Amino acid sequence: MRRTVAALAAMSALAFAWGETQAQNLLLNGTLDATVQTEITPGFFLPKPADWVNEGSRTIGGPYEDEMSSETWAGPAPTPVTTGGANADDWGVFFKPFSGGGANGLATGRLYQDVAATPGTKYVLTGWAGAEANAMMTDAVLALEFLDSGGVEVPASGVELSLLPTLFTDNGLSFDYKQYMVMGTAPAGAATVRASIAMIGAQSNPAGGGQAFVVDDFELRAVPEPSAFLLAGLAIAGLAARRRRS
Ligand SMILES: [Ca+2]
Ligand SMILES: [Ca+2]
Repeated sequence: MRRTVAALAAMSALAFAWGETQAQNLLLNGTLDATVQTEITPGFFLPKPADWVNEGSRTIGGPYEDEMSSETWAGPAPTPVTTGGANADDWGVFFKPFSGGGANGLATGRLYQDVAATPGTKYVLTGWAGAEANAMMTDAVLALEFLDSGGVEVPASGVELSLLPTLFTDNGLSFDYKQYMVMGTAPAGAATVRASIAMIGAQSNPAGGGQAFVVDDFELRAVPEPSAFLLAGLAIAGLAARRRRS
């Protein structure tokens, strides 16, 4: 009986460790609530998320900064309600699809963060995204990429989810916000996992109207491969069985 209890305790300890691993968010400022003033055009500043890298460019106009900014109206429910902003605000990111098109060409904006990766470990990225009905984009993508120690993507290792099929589906919530998820296993040679959200090939809608693309509340978690978890469980079961025989 005591042995069974010990085995059960070991299993619960494992289950607890599993839960802890699941819960740990590897991203800094995943809530996007911490912001930094960023120069958009000479002398004009807007907040953007701290700890994240932001790249904006237009096919003809080239790199630019005004493809997104941090906004307090983009962060509240239905996304998780957090209070990390300077005035306990819940900030989100406002991508501006309407900043593309015309003489500047289509706009692409990407927000990403790099985290040290361990080959063989599975990574799960979740995040919230929503849009107003008239936002025009070729695609909107939640993605994981795996980079080697030189910062080069390990070939064919990336995973991405196109949000367009469901982004505009009316769910009755603010911005029709929904939570999305992608997952992928770090391949041999991976040193970094890059978590990203992007609007791709966006342009101003000639019809006008609301054209915001908004995102908030990202989490990147490392999950032990089921095989590793299973092996640990089997090892414990084997130990218990051997003790029972003795
Ligand atoms: Ca939020
Ligand atoms: Ca937020």
